[in-house]
Amino acid sequence: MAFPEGFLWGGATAANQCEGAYDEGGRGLANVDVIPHGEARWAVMAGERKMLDFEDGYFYPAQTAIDMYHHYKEDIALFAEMGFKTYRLSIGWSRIFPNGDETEPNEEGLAFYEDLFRECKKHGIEPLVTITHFDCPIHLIKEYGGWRNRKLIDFYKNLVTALFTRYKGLVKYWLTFNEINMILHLPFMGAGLVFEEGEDREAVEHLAAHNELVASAWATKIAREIDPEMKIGCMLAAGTYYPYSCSPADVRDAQIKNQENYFFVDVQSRGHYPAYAKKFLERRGIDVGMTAEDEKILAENTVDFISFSYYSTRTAAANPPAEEEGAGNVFKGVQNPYLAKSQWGWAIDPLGFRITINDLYDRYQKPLFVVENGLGAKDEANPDGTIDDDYRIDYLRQHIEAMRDAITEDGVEMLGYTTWGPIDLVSASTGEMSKRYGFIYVDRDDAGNGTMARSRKKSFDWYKKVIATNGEDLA
Ligand code: BGP
Repeated sequence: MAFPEGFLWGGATAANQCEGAYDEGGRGLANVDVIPHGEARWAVMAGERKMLDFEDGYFYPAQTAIDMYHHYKEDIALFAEMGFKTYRLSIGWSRIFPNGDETEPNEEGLAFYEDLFRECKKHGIEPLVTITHFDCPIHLIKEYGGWRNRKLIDFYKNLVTALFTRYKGLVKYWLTFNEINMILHLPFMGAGLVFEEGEDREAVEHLAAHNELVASAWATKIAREIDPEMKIGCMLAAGTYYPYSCSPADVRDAQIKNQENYFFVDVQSRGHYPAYAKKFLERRGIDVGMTAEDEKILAENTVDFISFSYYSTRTAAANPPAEEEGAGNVFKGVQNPYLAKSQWGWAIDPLGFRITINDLYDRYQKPLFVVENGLGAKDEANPDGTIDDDYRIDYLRQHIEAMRDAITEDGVEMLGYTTWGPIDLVSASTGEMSKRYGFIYVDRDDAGNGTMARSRKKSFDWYKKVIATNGEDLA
């Protein structure tokens, strides 16, 4: 048998990209709500354009998203129909603590997720919960400057304490921060950072990274105290950097870029700052404010497993040829001439998936969990309304085969696999609905028009068969 018994097949979503209902159930405003669709989006996500409230003339897709807040029973039933063993979702922080700095949690928010988890359990689906998937209450940004402020560690501790206490026995698998390395790329989205004119951006980002890393270790500690059965994972936006050529300068460049990403998991999995990171901070004169207590907490509370998203590999060149600039999950690099690309320019590299899996397993020797993988594509309906998304099936088949090879031939220990966006949802990078990942189609367009009706695509039955045969039948 290729995949181990009990392998957790499923799908993954994030609160801000599917829930909507941004002002219901006592929820407070969050950074993710005020990221508009359209031209200003990138500058806002990067912390370069300050937008801490809704402004006239913009469309904010997260306000309504796919309204999963009101559709979750229907949606979970569809996941169950595909045979999901697990469903990865995230908590909207500001549903639990609307401002972020309250001492008591909002009961309505806690009850909402409790119902949702019970609904999963009813269908035999194990919830896999991301504590924060890019969201940070707006009040914590206005009042404290987001994750640059150490006080956020305490607010996050309050959040996880409330969650672990309430969902003890209901949720076993937790991820502390979605794609924690996103801080260095889209810092408003990753850590609620907005930069002032002339500020040392890199210093602020590393300060925020340190605070999130310490908060992540605290979460691990608190989880073990509240419920030793809980398993805590870190979450990396993964994808190995290849050198553009075998020139040592390109190889070295790829190594440095890989270290920039590994840095986070090195701390979360090994419990201390790696030597190359200490040297980097020293050279740049950045003081992250490490205390003796931080050091102890980091060392004693390393993660149980390593989770990651994988969409493509990346390519690094010491002197990038200008015309070869590539795109791909916000990690800019050089285009790889050997790889085909998605409609959004993301390289497609199933063998790179196996390479990335091996790189992570070699480095950490801990079980891996693939918590995002998928193809964002435009879907065209047939005259009868059905959607034949063979391109999506092909992408997933090739990646599942690569993962299977990593397990059977390379001996990698793997807990599960959740595809990104089992149901169409708002794209994180573009704010579009038309960048679809789902097995389930949602009738909604980029401007927010549509009935929100759900329907099954061709890939729905395909994935159902994959799960039913535990990955044996990928045809
Ligand atoms: C990851 C994020 C997700 C998700 C995915 C696909 O970086 O964790 O939130 O959206 O990428 O990206 P996009 O939505 O931009 O296509």
